[in-house]
Amino acid sequence: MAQQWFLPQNEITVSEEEIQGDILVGLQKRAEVFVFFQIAQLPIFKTALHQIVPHLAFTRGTRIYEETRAGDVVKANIAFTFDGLKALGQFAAVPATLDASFKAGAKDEATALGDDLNDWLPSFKGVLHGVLLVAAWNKDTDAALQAAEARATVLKGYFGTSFLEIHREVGRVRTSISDGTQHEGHEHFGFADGVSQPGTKGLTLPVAENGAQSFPGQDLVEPGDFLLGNYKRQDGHVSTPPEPWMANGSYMVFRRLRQDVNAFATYAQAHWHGFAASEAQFKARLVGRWEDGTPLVRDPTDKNLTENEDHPEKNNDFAFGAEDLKQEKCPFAAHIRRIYPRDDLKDDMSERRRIIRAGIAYGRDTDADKGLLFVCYQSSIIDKFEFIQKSWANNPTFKPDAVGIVAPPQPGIDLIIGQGGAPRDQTWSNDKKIPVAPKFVTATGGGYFFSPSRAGLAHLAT
Ligand code: N7H
Repeated sequence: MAQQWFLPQNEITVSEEEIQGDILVGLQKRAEVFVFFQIAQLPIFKTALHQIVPHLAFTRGTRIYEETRAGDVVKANIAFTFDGLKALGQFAAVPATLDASFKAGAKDEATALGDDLNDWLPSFKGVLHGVLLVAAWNKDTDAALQAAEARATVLKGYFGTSFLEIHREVGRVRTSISDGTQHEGHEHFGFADGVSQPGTKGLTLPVAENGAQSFPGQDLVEPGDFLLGNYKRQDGHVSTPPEPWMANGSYMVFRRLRQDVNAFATYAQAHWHGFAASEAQFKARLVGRWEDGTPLVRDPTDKNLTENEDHPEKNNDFAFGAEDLKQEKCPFAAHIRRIYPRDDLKDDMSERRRIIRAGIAYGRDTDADKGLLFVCYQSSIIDKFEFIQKSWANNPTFKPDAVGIVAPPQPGIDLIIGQGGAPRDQTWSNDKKIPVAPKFVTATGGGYFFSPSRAGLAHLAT
């Protein structure tokens, strides 16, 4: 989780006691268990749902823990699919403003995102009603995992036979050491994760750029981009909920993304000559940051461990367009330039597509199946996650359009997460085309959920 500072409690304007804790602040974690379920007996399930609400984490609790970091902690959230909300008696008439992709469900949207459903685990292709998320922080990852599993068992116990566990995913922060490098908090390709995250107006403390940013480079985004309710969005509209009980809730996207670490390493090893000064720089050009989080536009030639990792006042303090008009430092299709183009796009268009990420790595380094349990929150799946994946990551002709930008006709796809049939290559500065790459990341499952507020959960439990 990227660091952030918060406003004093009396100045916080988002409904802290209502919004589930994973959405804006994130459940603090070294391990996390995702229990996917179906609802079996409605009356029993509703009674138990009512009973577990006091055991769930809301924003005030996650914020205060973030500020104090006092001791070990276990926190839980719950979210439902469209089918789950239907099973709970909602949407007898589906409101026209309900997110159409949420309604369709992740499986039905997968092909349009470029996934091959043959890669999906069977559990994600069947009916899912919801997911229970249990995250734990403890400096010992195994102890964190045990604590999360134990709490999941207790929470499941409330539901008894009304909770049919369909599938379970276990995430753990990487702690291994290889080549003398500590991989704590790094994803499986080796890069620091959780470096950049938007701040939320009305919650995050403004400290830079006359109140427009939290830490330098960390823009403050309107809460309506992440939450439904009487909240303003970046585009000036209000994020009116389709039904009143959905206020202070958020759509949650879950994606099980398998990473082919060998393919990534082999591709970089085979091709860095001629395209970069080192293998590390070649990899950094695919991501847009060095392994330690240093932004490539800030330091195109070397990483600088002491300056960047865990230095929130520095690691996001950069622009793309203003600093690198011809992609000489960082390719236009590099992962972080592609999925958050910052000032590469005119008219605040990047800022309208912000999401809050809350994923965690899964699998040990020695496992063949390892990767990222990607989670993000937003007030529209169509306009945010799906737009980013389809129109930016998978699109070889997506180009920055800010004044002065010099882009080739086909910068290429995001080779980290890009899926679909487009050629898997990129055109870098001076029209250098890098060789076609294999798929490094494969979606093996997913789900679209809605994370209701405290009042929303009470409504669903009646
Ligand atoms: Fe990405 N990676 O290791 O290369 N991502 N990502 N991501 N990602 C980011 O800021 C990665 C995925 C975003 O504000 C970093 O945390 C991998 C999906 C966004 O500057 C690294 C996978 C989507 C940002 C990675 C993966 C996104 C971001 C830099 C899959 C959305 C913030 C460190 C296995 C559709 C960008 C950091 C910003 C950052 C990697 C998935 C989106 C290193 C391996 C599916 C918005």
